[in-house]
Amino acid sequence: MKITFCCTDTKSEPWLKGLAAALPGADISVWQAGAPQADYAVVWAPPQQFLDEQPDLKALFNIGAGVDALLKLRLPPTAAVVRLDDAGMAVQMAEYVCHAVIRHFREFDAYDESMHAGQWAYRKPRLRTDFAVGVTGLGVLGTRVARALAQFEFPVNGWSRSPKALGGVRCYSGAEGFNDFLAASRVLVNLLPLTPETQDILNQGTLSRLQSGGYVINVARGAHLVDDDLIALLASGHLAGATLDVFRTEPLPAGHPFWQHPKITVTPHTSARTLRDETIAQIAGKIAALQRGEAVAGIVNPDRGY
Ligand code: NDP
Ligand code: OXD
Repeated sequence: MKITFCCTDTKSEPWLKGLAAALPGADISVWQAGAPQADYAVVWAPPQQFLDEQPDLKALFNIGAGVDALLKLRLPPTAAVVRLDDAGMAVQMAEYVCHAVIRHFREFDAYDESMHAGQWAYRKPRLRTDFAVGVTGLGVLGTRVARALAQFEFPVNGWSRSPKALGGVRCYSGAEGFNDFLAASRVLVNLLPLTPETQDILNQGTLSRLQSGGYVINVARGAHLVDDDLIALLASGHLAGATLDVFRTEPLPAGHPFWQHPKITVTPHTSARTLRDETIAQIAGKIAALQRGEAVAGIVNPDRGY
């Protein structure tokens, strides 16, 4: 069995070592132009040339959860695209989002200012019931995040394409449920995949339906959010702030207004990182299952876009 590794901006040596240890007997190498056909590929942002030269791949394993960039390429016709399925990302996402929600709800930025001014200043406690959190996307990551927020006793709403039932979460679904979901939420956490249906979904029209004093946490993809609409809603006071981990252009360009905005917190696409050991174990397990003719989780539906 041949496995080819083609991951941009990734140090290949530890991955090859880990995959070789997990799949003894497999022939694993870093892809180079003109390399022979492989059975499976481990990829991140591969060049089109790689895909064109590997037309008979059985499966492409993406070392991230989001496949939006991969699906823009011309893929080998019969290869299954397999996304990363948690592999240690869900708990990271839950801690990032809970931190952002609690930091906003408990006004830690204001306490920081008081501390720097040498002031022992209490703030009036706010009511958790006034801070309903809405999570768009109730998949692998969104479900974990919604459950973690519910543990802190925030009212939690969730929105997905198909109807769901999740303990402690008020679930909405489909285009027909979106406006009610927004109206019921003050803090919005975006965990949708980027697809033609979800691009630009966080815009003036949708964000202005959030409850007044709303807060936006975007941890999915930058192209979900219309940057200027966010800035306008912050200026109008309808939104109180935002925590953004993902951007239309990454790295976020120098001079972009998000960098210096007093109500925006920027992090460098780090809310849930790919963890090498967990990822290798997951991919190796799936390759072994496919070799045995078994089904695996995380197969992407290219028509749906996720
Ligand atoms: P999943 O595919 O498991 O979940 C996607 C969810 O979105 C599902 O609940 C799905 O609904 C819902 N959804 C998709 N399209 C629509 C739509 N048109 N309307 C309503 N709901 C929709 O993805 P993950 O949870 O694993 O990951 C989500 C995204 O997070 C990734 O695509 C990636 O972009 C981003 N990400 C960001 C990271 C970071 O570090 N910032 C790290 C990892 C991922 P249904 O359940 O009905 O299918
Ligand atoms: C991912 C990401 O999609 O890191 O996994 O954004």
